[in-house]
Amino acid sequence: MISSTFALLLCLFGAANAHFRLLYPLPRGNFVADLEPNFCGGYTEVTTNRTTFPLSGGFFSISTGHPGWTAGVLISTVENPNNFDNFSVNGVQQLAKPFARDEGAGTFCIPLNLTEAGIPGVQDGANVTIQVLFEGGDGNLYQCADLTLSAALTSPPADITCSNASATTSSSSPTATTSTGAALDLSHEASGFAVVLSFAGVIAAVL
Ligand SMILES: [Cu+2]
Repeated sequence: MISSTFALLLCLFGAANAHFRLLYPLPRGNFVADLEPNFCGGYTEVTTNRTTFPLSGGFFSISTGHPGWTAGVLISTVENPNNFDNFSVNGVQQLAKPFARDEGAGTFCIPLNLTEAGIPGVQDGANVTIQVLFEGGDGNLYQCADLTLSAALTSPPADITCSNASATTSSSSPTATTSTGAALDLSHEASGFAVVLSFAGVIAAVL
């Protein structure tokens, strides 16, 4: 009994410790591990400190302790998206970045070309919100960032670091860095699809 309780505590602690953080663009609020399974990581309302973000040529950066994860990015063109429905049009999720998988833990910088998906309303000057969906083995996790899109900005500011660092000495390479929708191999697409389905299940449960 004691050992199983201890194991459960260890598991909970480990899970809360791992999860993932959105490093850039800045998320809506401070990281709260327990709230990360919720919409926008627990931050329902839009913020006033929007990040001016390049319409094309952008990237996002995350860190995680989970060795093996899948992530994708949804976008909402609603002024104040405060529920999962705001990231869908006619019941279809607006994917700004297809799901991709990586087998390593650490810090990752992943290209995010927002014009690529051809989503209406994703244009110069638009106020949009991205929601990063992440699954690293302990359930679906979410972080949101409120943005103002800029066509004049062709890359994030130079002081924003875009680098990849493996948290372990294993040889697992951060493949997500060079992944594009077209470059993903079949296994990436298959796992991404599975995650889309499970996210859809969660969304259905929330609504
Ligand atoms: Cu976790």
